[in-house]
Amino acid sequence: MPPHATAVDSYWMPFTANRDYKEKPRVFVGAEGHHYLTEDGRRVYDAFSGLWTSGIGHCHPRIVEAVQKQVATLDYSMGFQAGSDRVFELSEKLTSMAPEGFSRVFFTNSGSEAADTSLKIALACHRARGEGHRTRLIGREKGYHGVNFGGMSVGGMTPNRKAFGSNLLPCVDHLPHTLNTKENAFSRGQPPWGLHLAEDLERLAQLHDGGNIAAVIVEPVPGSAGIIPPPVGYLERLREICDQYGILLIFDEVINAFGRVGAGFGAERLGVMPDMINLAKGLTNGVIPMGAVLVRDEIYEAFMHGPQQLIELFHGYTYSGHPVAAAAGVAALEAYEEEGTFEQARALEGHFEDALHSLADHPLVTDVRNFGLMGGVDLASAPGSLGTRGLTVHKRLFWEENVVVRHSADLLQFAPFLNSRPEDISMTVDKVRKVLDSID
Ligand code: PXG
Repeated sequence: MPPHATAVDSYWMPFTANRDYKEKPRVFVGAEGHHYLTEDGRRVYDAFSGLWTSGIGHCHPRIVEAVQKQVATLDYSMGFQAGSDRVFELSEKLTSMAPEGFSRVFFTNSGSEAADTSLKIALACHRARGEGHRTRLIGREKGYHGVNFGGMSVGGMTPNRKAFGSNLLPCVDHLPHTLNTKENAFSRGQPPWGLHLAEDLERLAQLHDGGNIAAVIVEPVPGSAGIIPPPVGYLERLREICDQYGILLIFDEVINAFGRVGAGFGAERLGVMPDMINLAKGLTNGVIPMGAVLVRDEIYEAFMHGPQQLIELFHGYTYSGHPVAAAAGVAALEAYEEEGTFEQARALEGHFEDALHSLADHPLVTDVRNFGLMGGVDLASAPGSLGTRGLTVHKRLFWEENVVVRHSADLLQFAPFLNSRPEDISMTVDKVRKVLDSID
């Protein structure tokens, strides 16, 4: 049964063209593994793993069972001044998976909250170390760190910022983004050109005095703004400059972590260690909302001074470390380990890259980018109508080809399951080509 039109109309949908969507709603009523079930009785292949969330498929039995059990055992527990057995289990599991030196974790409910939490920890950490003058925050053009005021301010996606410009945080600068389709079009993995763009951090350190800068936040491999693999050597250079000036480096790995780039963490895959790592999405395989910030030991220790009876960090959420989310997290991390998910994802990269780049010869395709199991295909915009082609392809794939591919304006985004069958990746790309062949 399609939902009643007034029901659809009552929901103000996030990041959605509401009026266009509501003309012919695309409604899911179930999911099984790699497919969604639609209200008109179809099985639709999910080529975006939820919203980058559900790497090992929907309704994974192990996670479903863990959540069912937890919700019937301890549905909620006071999260301040008390903790559940489940949240401690998850923190231990997560920190033992994390790169060395990250043995503390702070829980949030989303990637946006992880972004704001990491920025606040950076500012408070410097203050706790007697360097409260370090107040400047540096993000990057095209960066996406969620939609709360902190993350939006250091983020660099213009449409997300423009309506709120006058209320963005002060003392924020942005590094230039590294997308350059003249130099790097159709490169596979990390592009060779663009290392010099990291030098802008040196320029900002000269301008403000590096001693006034608190933190730099970047996504190792930016996702939302278009899958932009870092130029070779770029992240290493950011790390060097941060070290030189005592600036904290935050990696926003909300998309990258948990196998999406062929390892547990982007930091590991790319060989550059930040001071904090922001997480969400794959932390619970998308089953229950949860985010987290992993911090290096020195950061946690900087707070552990002063009278023992007093709170060290005045920050947290009612649902920080929610036991049901924590149960989903434990089950997801166990599944990743037991199923060899990260290795599986890594082994699929070559096939995914070849499949995606096979679209390069299509007359509507202007660039293809990929890293790990993240892929982007830029389409030429229809004259005078930004986003029309992307939306048309998305809808045709959904209604006619039973495949979900995400689009952002005229960029098609791909996030295959970490445990995809190679033939399903090929099937997705074949269907995309078929639809591209059929549109103007
Ligand atoms: N940081 C990064 C790097 C993200 O990608 C967030 C923070 C915010 O997370 P929450 O949980 O607050 O939404 C994100 C979210 C897309 C897409 O299509 C990407 C995100 C969300 C929805 C769609 O690329 N990223």
